[in-house]
Amino acid sequence: QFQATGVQTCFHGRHIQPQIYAGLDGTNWRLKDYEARGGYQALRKVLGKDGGPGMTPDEVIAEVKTSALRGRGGAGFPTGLKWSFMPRQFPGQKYLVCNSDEGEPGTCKDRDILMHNPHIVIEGMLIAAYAIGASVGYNYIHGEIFQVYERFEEALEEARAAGYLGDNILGSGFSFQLYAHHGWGAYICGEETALLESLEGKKGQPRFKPPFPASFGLYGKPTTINNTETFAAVPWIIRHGGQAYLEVGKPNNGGTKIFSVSGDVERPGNYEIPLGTPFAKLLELAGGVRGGRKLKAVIPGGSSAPVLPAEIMMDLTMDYDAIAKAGSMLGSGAVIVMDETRCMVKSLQRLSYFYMHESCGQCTPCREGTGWLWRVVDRIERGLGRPQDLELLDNVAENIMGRTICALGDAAAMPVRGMIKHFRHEFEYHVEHKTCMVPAYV
Ligand code: L3W
Ligand code: SF4
Repeated sequence: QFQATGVQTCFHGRHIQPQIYAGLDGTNWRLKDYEARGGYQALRKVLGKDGGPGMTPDEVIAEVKTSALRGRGGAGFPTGLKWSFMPRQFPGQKYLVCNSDEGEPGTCKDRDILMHNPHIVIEGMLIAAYAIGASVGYNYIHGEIFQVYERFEEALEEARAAGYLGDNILGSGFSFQLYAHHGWGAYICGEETALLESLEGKKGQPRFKPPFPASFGLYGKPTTINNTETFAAVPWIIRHGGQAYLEVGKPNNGGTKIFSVSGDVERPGNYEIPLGTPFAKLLELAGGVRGGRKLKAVIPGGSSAPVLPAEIMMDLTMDYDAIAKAGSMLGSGAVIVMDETRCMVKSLQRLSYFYMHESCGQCTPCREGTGWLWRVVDRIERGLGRPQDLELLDNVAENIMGRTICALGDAAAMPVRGMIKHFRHEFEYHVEHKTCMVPAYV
């Protein structure tokens, strides 16, 4: 129910003002194709290799700040601000890391970008590395999608051969070595500090923050980590300007965003649309609710985001601020659509199992609490629930939130609260009647 389809729909062209998907046909991922679309022009502009004066690192960061580009991995943190946290005059090594460890249930956009437009990520990373002063970078790619890793490796080879990567890039004096790293499929390795531990060859467990990676990152050195889609947005910003990017979206929410639409729609897949586009329009692009059924609920930002009922969703625009104001998160942009036949108890049972399974076990509230959440929801679903179980769920969620090392604890607790807040009657019905109130599940 919550698994993204993996359908690579960048071929269908159903996007609005695409920037990352612009010109893609499913086959044209190679360097020559990317250059024909204007690829690596932004890098040339930054390095002064397009006949212009070039840009200083501070000018690049200022442009990204103007664009209001926000991190596409889940937190929506302002990218330019993150880059500005990197120490300027640091005497040692600085690193740049791309987080392609896409594991959030419902999310399938980063693998799509890496398969069909890998050079846009390489170019974005080159510009970021120049801005923060890093000479070495890694792209940490999720396990289980080995063909994506191989595609990215091929693109790296092309970029090296063309002089876009390596020493003295395009004769500018700027050097950057970029490597792909294959993860092994643990959800927690998408948490930035667990990813760094894993990259260092250790067990992938989150570190306490602060210190943030900008001061203590890979091998203890200043490190910037951004999501794949975030890097993919950078070349457009540099070529067209931060202001133009901002104007594509809405204030504080610049540019386009790729939404992975899954669940009960006619055409599941990835859709690139400007931030601020009405949810109703996105649903229309995805072909509407499957089989002409009624929309019941939507998880707007990946499984960590609280569910919202249809009547709230249909009035919302798809941007960080609007979704947060409605009590959920835009997250990584995974939109899970549920029609009237879906049972919320069954859905939560599936979700809770995921978080219990993926907890790294370091902190007690998360390790024990995710197990409690699953066991209680599981017994309600199986008709063994007790009247006091809803209060128990709320109590366990309360005791997880804000008491763990990383955001996984909150991510497990928030959907529970969201489901019970908006669909309490379904849980009560399950407890009272020991069965489901949704006809399809009776
Ligand atoms: C320096 C400061 N750096 C913040 C940096 C920080 C990080 C970024 C955002 O969680 C969310 C989570 C999941 N000095 C700083 C600073 N930073 N203050 O800014 O930080 P933060 O802590 O707000 O978020 P996070 O730990 O990165 C990410 C949610 O995303 N999520 C997860 C999706 C998973 C995927 C996937 O599988 N690929 O996308 C989905 O919603 O729950 O809330 O870089 O270092 N003072
Ligand atoms: Fe590990 Fe959970 Fe603690 Fe995160 S919150 S460090 S996943 S035990």
